[in-house]
Amino acid sequence: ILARHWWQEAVVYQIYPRSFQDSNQDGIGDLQGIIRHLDYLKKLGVDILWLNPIYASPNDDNGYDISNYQQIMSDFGTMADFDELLKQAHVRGLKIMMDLVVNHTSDEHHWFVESRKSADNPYRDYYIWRDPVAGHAPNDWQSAFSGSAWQLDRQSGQYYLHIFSKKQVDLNWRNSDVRQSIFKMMNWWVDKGIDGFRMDVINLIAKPQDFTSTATSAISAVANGEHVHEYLREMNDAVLSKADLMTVGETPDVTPLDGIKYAGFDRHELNMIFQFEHMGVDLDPELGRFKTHPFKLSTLKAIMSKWQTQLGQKAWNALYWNNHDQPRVVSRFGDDRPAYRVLAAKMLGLVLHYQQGTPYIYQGEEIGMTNAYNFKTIDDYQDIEALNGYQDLVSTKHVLTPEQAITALQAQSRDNARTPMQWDATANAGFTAAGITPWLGLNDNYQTINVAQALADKKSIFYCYQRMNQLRRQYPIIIYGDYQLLDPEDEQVWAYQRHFEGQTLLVVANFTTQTLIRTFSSDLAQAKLLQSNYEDDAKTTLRPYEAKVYLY
Ligand code: TEU
Ligand code: CA
Repeated sequence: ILARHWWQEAVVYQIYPRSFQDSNQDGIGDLQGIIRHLDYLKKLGVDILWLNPIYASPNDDNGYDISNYQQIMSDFGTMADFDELLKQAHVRGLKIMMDLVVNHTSDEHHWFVESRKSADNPYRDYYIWRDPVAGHAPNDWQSAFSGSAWQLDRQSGQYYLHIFSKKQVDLNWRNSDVRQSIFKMMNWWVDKGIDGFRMDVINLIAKPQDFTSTATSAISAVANGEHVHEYLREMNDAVLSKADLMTVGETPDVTPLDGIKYAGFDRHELNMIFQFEHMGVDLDPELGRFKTHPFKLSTLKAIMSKWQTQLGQKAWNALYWNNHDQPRVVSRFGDDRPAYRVLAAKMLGLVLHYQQGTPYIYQGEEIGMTNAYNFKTIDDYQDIEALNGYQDLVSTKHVLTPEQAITALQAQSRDNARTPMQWDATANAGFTAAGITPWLGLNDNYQTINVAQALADKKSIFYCYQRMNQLRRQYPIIIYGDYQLLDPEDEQVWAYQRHFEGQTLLVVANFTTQTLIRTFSSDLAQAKLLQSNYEDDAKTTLRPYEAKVYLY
């Protein structure tokens, strides 16, 4: 029997503040902009808002490079704005989950400003410094944003480690002062009344003592390092166990066995994790996002079903299709052509939210926002990953032509997720005032795809998501039922069953534009059609992108 926790029953909505709503006409979304839309989010029926980082930052990686953990980024407003947001959310019964980025800080954080001053500075050991090896970096680890993961600091002649950009410096978690400083900062936020933490690359915090590994990707080299579970238990004792928080760890490079260690019900570490395996189905083994491939439905099903069954009764899944680091799901795993977009977006929502776990909706997913095909040259992009990768693969190494790179970016760039939220059909989509240039270009389809349109159309994706959120509150089987994949080899249809207290939930989804015939259960005659994305039920016939949820 599963333990029951409020965070299992909840639905999370992820807000990328920079792109959500600009309230003061500078082209950048902000905290007052979020406050403006709390009633919209309440109407959607979500419970928790996860905010991407809103702390002081020079924005080398849009806030994932923090220079002060206890200050609000000036672009986004002030601490008074944050306090108001927290209060206004709580008044409506919405919780706030903060992004916690403690694998690294900005090079402009005062800890690093001190650390780089000299080898005997008290903060030296807050980061990871190593002498050159034979006149070179200590090893050939590659950072996530192209180039070496080591940066030479001329002043001291030593290298510092950075798994991401050279302005995102990895903290040294072996140093107990680092851990205590972080826990203190976390408690400061907990005392403010926040409701949880989404922990950025939290499985990368434990670095090896020596750096002789032969891996080349710095992420895979350090993932799930020795002592990581000790550090998380220490964090749990010092912070998490003291309040009724919800935690989700972002963890690249994990298997379900690792997942059970981080998020097992009996582990006293985290509540759940974001695994990455299903985000790799269409990427290139060598070039990653810079070359994409068609995915096989059987592979996607196998990965997600493995996570469903292997976590089983032992740990809890975080369910997501996209976030601020991923392309738009309707463009990636669905079909964003006008004839199919709405059907496909609903189908994907239904397939995901009826699995076992806590679902995460990324802003704009609830109206079926798509990838930005109107980004046609590298100058349209802003993301450090896109810019550095283009520089490296096109300009330096000549592995890709500009056209090939842009095709890949249109399919996979993180900027696909970061275009401004499409609120209405007016100039700048209601994100900012007419005449202002938004920090990142709009998707040019905002006149047809926007919140105002969705709210006015009872058959919109928005109302399908709203209904899912309502049904989740009414039927415990949706939350607690077990999961069983049907017909794993079927390349066109994803079907699965859930079981709970004598009831069965059957989810059937057609991932193609073809009309198919499938028979799953003879009990369907008495079954109740809980939800679907067509008006009526054609029984064994599955129309293009049709998805149905039966209860019996
Ligand atoms: O992402 C970590 C991560 O492993 C990847 O998703 C990464 O963003 C990208 O795919 C590399 O190819 C987290 C944050 O979500 C991301 O926005 C940050 O850039 C990154 O950490 C560094 O803080
Ligand atoms: Ca603003």
